[in-house]
Amino acid sequence: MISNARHTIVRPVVCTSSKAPPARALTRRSALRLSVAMAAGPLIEIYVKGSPETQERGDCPFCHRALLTLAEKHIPYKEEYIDFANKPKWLFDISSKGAVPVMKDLQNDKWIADSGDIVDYLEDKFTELPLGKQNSPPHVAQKLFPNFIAALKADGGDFQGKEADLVDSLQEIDTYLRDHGRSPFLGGERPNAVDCMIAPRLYHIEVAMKELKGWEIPSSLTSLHEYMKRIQSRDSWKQTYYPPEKVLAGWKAHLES
Ligand SMILES: N[C@@H](CCC(=O)N[C@@H](CS)C(=O)NCC(=O)O)C(=O)O
Repeated sequence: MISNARHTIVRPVVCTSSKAPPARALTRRSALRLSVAMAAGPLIEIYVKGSPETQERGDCPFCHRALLTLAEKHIPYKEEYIDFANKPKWLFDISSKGAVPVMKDLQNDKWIADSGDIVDYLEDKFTELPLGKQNSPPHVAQKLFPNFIAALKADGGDFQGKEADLVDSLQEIDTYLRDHGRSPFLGGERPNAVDCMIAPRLYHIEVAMKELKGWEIPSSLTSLHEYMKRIQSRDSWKQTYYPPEKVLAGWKAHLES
């Protein structure tokens, strides 16, 4: 039974990652707000890809989405790591495929699997800082991730077409941002659920395509580049950061499998 799942609570994580670069420290105001929230104790336990031994966060964009949602909503949470080489049996009670992220609501012991369902659950329960749900607008670049994976896997003559599809998706985001010039984020003045989903994917695309394909997001997509810088400078990003080396190692392993 899920309620009997055995797992070790190692440490509370809200705003610290021993692996985050020092230059990415939280602002004083944000750190204060987060420590006030933490004083009440965590409300959510979230399990993400990573190492329980070294306490290093892994490279999963779906986990990143859930973590960004928690951070943007200022929900106090504990972060725990699942070793993919040695997944605990209880994980399969919650996610039949043994996929992460999964979360537990510490107030009612309810478990939720899948980043989209986690986003919806958090939005329903924590209404103070609304971000919208997984189907919130804008509905841009819906094929971004499949187009990225197709381009990453494409060889030789196949690459050009797949690259063009990926650029189309990226262009869609750039055009949306340009057409909404007064809104710094896809969600408007503040990031919303779409930003929390897309920003980690853009990070993976940027790193994996550069390192594994020698390909860069076209410099002509200036609004997109500015957007990535903007979202990556937020406290929520610093709080949920994992370095490019992790992203690269993850995709290398995926391509070799
Ligand atoms: N639709 C799921 C996808 C989650 C997913 O695929 N997570 C990957 C990690 S990035 C996973 O756990 N895969 C299982 C495995 O590789 O063993 C979600 O949005 O949460």
